[in-house]
Amino acid sequence: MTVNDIKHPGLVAWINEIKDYCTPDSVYVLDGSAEEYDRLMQKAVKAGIAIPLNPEKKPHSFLFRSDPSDVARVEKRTFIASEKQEDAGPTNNWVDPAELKKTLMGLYKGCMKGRTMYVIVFSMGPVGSEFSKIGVEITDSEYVSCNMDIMTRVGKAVIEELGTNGFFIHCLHSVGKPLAEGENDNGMWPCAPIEKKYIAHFPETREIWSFGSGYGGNALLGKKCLALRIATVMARDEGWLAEHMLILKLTNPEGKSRYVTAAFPSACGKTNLAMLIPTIPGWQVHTLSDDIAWLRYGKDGRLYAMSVEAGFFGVVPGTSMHSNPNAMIAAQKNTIYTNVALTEDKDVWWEGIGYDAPGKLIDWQGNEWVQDKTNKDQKPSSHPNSRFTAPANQCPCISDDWEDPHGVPVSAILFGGRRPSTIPLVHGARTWTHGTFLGSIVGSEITAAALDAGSGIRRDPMAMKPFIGYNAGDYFKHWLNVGKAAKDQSLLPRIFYVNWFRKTAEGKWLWPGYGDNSRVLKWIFEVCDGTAQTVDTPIGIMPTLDAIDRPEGVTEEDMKELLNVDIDGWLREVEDIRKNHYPIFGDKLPKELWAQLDSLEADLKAAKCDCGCGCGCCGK
Ligand code: GTP
Ligand code: SPV
Ligand code: MN
Repeated sequence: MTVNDIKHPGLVAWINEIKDYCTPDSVYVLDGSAEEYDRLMQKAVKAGIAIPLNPEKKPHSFLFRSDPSDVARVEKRTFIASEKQEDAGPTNNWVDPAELKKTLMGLYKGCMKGRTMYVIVFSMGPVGSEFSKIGVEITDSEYVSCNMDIMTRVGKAVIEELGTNGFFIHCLHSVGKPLAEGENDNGMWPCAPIEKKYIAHFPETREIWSFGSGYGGNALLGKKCLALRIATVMARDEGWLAEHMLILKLTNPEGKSRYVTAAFPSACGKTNLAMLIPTIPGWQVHTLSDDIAWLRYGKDGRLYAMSVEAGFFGVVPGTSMHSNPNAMIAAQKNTIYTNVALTEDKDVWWEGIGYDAPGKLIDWQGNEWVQDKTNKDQKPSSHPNSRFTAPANQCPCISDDWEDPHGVPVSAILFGGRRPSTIPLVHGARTWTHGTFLGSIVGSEITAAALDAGSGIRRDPMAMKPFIGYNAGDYFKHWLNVGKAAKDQSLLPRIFYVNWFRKTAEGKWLWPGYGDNSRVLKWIFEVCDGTAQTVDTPIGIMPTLDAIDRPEGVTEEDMKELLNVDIDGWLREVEDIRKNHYPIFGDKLPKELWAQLDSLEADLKAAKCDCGCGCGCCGK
C-alpha cells in the first residue's frame, strides 16, 4: 500500500514529515498480507541478515543474528521524558523532553537513507474492541516489520478502524544505520553503537521515539513501549491497569474454569506458566497471553483482563518438548528465530532443547561451534536472551476466547520472581491492599532479558520496574485506587505470591516447577472457590502441609521447607524493604503500604516472641 491509501490527514502529514526528515529511498504502508510478509522477508534474506530455515524442519521460518551490542532491552538507554522530572519518578531515566527531542532530531536527520520507510498501522488488542489502542510505527527495518506482523494486528482492517480522525500513538523507530548509494547490510545486523541508542517515551503526548536498536522491546514498539510504558500512563488517566502479566484459563476436572493472571519479571517463567501442561489428572490450562494484560472493570463489577498481543516473543534457551511442548509446537513454523544456533541442515538448536547438538553448528555470532560436553565453560551456542517470534494462534493450547474484545473475568492475580530462599512456594494476600503490598515488594535474581541490569537480587515491583511510564509511587497509589473503585470487594481477584525458584543449600531446585506448578494453581483455584485447606500465617494465608499434592521426588521434608515461614529471613526482608526499597519512592509511597510493612513486621515479631504475651516484647 502507499500513503495515498490512507485517509487520515493527521497520519498522512506525520508520514510526510518523517519522510522528508529521515530521507528514506521509498515509503511503504503495510497491508498485513502474507504476500507482503514474504516480500519483506526476502529483502532481509537478500541483504544477508535473514537465513531461511529448512522448510522440512521449520516451514516458512527464518533465523536472524543480531549485533552483540543489540541482544536485549537496554534499560540505561530507556527514557521517560515527562514534562516534570517528578512524573518520571525514581525508577526511570528522565531527560527534559525538549532536550531529548533535540538530541534525537540530530540523530534522525537523514537516518533512513538507502532504506525503505515502513508504515505499520497496528492494533494492541483485537481490532474494533473498545479497549484496544491503535499505534503507528514508522520504521526502516524489515525485521521489525515482520516481527510486528506476528506480534500485533497489522494493516488494512486497522487502517479502516482508524478512520479519518482516529487517535493513534506515534511510534517512530530507526535502526540508526543509513546506507550509502548501492550499499546493503551485507550480512551485518544494522544498529547504532550503545551510546547512540535511545528508547524514548513522551508520556504526555503519548509518543515513542526509538533509535539505534533493532532488538525486541527496544524496537517492536507495540510491546513494552506502547502496551506497558505509554499504556500505564493512559491506564492511570483512564482508571485501568496495564500490566506485565500472562493470562491463563484453568479448568478443573468438573469443567469449571477460572482465569488467572501472573506478573513475573522478565525471563522468570510467564511463557512457561501460560502454556503449562498440568501434571495433575483432569486439570487443564489454556493460554490467552504470555506477557502483557490490560485489566479493567466489566459492567458486572468484576475485573477483566484482555490479551493485547497477537504473538509470542519467547525466550528460547531451556525450551524443549519436555519443558514446554506447546511453545515448541507454536514455534515449529511461520516463526522468526533470533540469536540461536544453526545446524548443518538449516534447522535451529539451542541449550536446553533436550538433545545433543547434531554435528557442527554456527553459533549466534556466526562462528563454527562444536558441542564439548566435557567443557563446562564452553560459551553457549545461543544467546541467553535468544527469542522466537511465533503467531499466538499456532499454540496448541491457545484459549478459544483469547481474542474476546471484552477480555475475561479474573479470579486470581499472581506475583512472583526468582528467589532461592525465604519466599515460600505460595502465600496469599488477605485483601487487595495486602496484595498490592506483596506486588510492591517483588524481588528477583537478575536475568539476561536486560543487557545492563547488573546481578544479584533486585526489587521489581509488580514485575514492572522497567515498564512503569510514570512515578512508581503514583503507580502504587493507582493500584490501591483500582481496588477501592471495586463495586464489591468480594468480586476482586485474590492476590498471591508464588516462587518456583527455591533452592537447596547445594543449589538444587527444591521444586520441580513447570507442569507441577499446576498443583499450586489447583490450590489457588480452591482458595477462590472457598474450599481450600488454608492456614493464617504472619505473611498471609498459606496451604496446610498436605493441601498441595506432592510431585514425585518432593519429600514431606522438602514440602515443609517450601511452605515454611522463615521468620528470620522475612525479618531481614522487612529490614531491606524498609532501608533500601521503600525509601526510594519518598513521599509518593502510599501510607497504606508502609502500614502493611509495619504490621508484617509486628506479626513476624509476635510469632517469634516466646515470653507468652504474643506482642514481640521479648525482642526475639
Ligand atoms: P519474558 O519473555 O522475558 O518476559 O520471560 P518469561 O517471564 O515469559 O519467562 P519464560 O517462561 O520464558 O522463562 C524463562 C526461563 O525460566 C526459561 O529458561 C525457563 O526454562 C525457566 N523457567 C520457567 N518456568 C520455570 C519453573 O517453573 N521452574 C524453573 N526452575 N525454571 C523455570
Ligand atoms: C521482557 O524482557 O520482559 C520481554 C522481552 O518480554 S522484550 O520484548 O525484549 O521486552
Ligand atoms: Mn516480558
